[in-house]
Amino acid sequence: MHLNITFPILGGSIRHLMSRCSQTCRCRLMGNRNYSIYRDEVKSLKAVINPDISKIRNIGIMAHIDAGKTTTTERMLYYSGYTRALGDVDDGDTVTDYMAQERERGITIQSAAVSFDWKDHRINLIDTPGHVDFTLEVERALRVLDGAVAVFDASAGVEAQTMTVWRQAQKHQIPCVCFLNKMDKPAASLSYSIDSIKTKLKTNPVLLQIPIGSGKSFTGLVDLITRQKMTWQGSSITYDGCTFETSALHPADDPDVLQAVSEARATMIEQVADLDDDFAELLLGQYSENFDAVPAGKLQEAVRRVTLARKGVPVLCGSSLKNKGVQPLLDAITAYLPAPNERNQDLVRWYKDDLCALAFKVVHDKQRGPLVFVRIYSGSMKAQSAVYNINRNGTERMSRLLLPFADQHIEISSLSAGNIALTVGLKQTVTGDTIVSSKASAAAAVRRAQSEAENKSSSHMESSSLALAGVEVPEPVFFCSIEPPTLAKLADLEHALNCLQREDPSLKVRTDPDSGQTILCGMGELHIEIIHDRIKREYNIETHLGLLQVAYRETILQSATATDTLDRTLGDKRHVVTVELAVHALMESSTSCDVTFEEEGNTPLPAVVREAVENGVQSAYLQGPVLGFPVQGVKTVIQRVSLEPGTSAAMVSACVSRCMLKALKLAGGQVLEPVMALEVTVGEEYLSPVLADVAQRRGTVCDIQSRQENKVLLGTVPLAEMMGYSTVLRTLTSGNATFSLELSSYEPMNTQDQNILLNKMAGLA
Ligand SMILES: Nc1nc2c(ncn2[C@@H]2O[C@H](COP(=O)(O)OP(=O)(O)OP(=O)(O)O)[C@@H](O)[C@H]2O)c(=O)[nH]1
Ligand SMILES: [Mg+2]
Repeated sequence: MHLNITFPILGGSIRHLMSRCSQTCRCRLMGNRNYSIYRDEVKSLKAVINPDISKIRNIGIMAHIDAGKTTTTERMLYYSGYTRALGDVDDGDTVTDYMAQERERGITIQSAAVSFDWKDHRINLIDTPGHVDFTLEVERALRVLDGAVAVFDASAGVEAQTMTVWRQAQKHQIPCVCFLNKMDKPAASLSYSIDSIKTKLKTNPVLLQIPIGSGKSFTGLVDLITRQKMTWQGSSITYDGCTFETSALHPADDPDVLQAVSEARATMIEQVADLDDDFAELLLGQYSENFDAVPAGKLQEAVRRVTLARKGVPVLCGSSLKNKGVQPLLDAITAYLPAPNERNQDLVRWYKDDLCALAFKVVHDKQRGPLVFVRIYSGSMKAQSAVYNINRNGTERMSRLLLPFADQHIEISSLSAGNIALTVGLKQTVTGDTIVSSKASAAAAVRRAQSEAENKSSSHMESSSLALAGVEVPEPVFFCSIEPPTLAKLADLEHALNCLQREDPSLKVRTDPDSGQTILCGMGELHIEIIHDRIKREYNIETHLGLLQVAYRETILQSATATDTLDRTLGDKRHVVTVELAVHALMESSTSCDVTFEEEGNTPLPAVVREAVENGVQSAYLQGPVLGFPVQGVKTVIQRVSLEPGTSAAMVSACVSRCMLKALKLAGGQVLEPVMALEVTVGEEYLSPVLADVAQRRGTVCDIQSRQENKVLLGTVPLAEMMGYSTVLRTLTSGNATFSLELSSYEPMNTQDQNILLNKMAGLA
């Protein structure tokens, strides 16, 4: 949530881009705007469609909001020859930010995939959003990528959202390269950024370059591995950084640069030796007299091993906006990040050469219906073929296969392992599903897995256990009602919401059981605002949103037991069931809800009854006893269930739910509210009013750090107090502050605050 979000108006630049399209596009491109137009010559996309797997790099670009991910991606496409002009987020004409909302706001909302070749390598790249409301986009991209480039604003170092995306990358064990962008800013600081990577990301930054000049006079870099100097110094105002000078460092060069290079190189060599035993052995053996004489190739190999083992991260610098340092970053991606076959995908080996792919994203296309992005892990995918979805247990037909190039696609007939493809025609598949060639192929994989398991005397396996791990979807924290303009539009709205939900699993839609209203649940104010806007623009429905509300949770304070009997006659059937159960509070921080059955002295319940009981408990967990919010941190023990013959499962569930509500009420309900981690970066002169405001919002300040000339306030604040914060902060600081908010935990409200909330919810002042 940066305050310096820009609102450029779509204009000449887009028209200019469109006018170029008709001129040179030769390959078959689909979509309404072409960008794959090459400067002087047309690159053959076909040549890079199925390269050797060792030459493929599937990478993501991730960072805090506004670090320059999209600008960097744009430069990569330009320097690799896939765009004719440099797009600019501030002008709203970049390739990857193609949604209207992205172009207007100058921020990335959806991750976008592009492919290009660089020095014999094929790079499939996903540009991800930095805003925390769209964290699922980062999560699902990282799930299917092999490596990542973490981009930093070199004047800010590690920022709040950088830590989040870094954690996500670590979770998926993704090797990373760091790019210190914005070196042209006067406040850019190499040492500050490196320190913050070390201390905040708890990793070993291996500095591979040092900058020449600083701020406005930042002109180039020295590569510490090769000792080559690279300078970008075009004289004309249209200089695009495409060409740059490379030369060996010379004794006549600036003595300060020479000194800095020799110190940084020695440090780097020692650091790499500490992290890689083979390299240490080599140094101490052959080069013990003079470490500096170690060949560049050996050093590069060692840095690659360190990166792949995630013992350290190579750090490069540059300024994407000023067109400096992006080509060496591309070199580093090919040199240090892994090829798909260098990543360990456990389950995939059972499929041998059969298809195994993971669906990680769905977008709705007006003409072609749902388009499903898949990452192919083994085998190959062919257009016009049937595939089997393990998670849905169904076969679907894929009509066409496309290569994604942002909002344009190139039709292809087949694509092999290691690649990212876009499929047309899969109607059931959603994010997180595993796709294989047929049910028989899944069964064969199960047999292979089983025969190894038998050899190791392990347990029985099912085909579902051969599904790849899906994508973790975060829980929404905000909700509001949504209404169509007229009842006649209700069906259209439902269709729009279904499509949007399929695209974005972090958007949840439900119906309020009391009012019957449709409720939108999302990740934040911006998320819901964008959904509202998309319904209007893409589905042509003007909807009305109710007041934005916080998604609270509930828990209990004590243990309680309850008994209930349901005796109901429906038609000529009598249903009688009696339930006795106990609820216990789990540890304060527990977010789970359990159900167990007391075995002692009881005859085990038949499976259908157990299932009906569990359903009853789970449905009670959805609506807590205080305000009807979902319950967490509760353990339910079913002590006794007795029923008369002829009682239906639905009646058992209903009785259990009713009994649960009784027990939860007796156990003393407690409302839990989402508490956010807040980071505000502000000029020192504005710190006091910001602190006072945070205190008024029931916030707690945990730390105040210095970041260059600014202060960084770290604290926690209840989400309920943060609505509209960006406007208030802008007013308080005359626009001299940025902030980010991220869900930290659900905390119990104190009695006074809870009573205020209960009154408010009841409509009282
Ligand atoms: N000074 C300077 N500004 C830059 C540089 N790179 C990007 N910017 C500016 O930083 C702002 C954000 O750039 P983006 O490329 O949209 O950043 P992003 O990381 O993609 O942002 P989100 O996708 O919204 O998280 C824009 O105003 C860019 O012009 C750089 O090297 N130097
Ligand atoms: Mg972006």
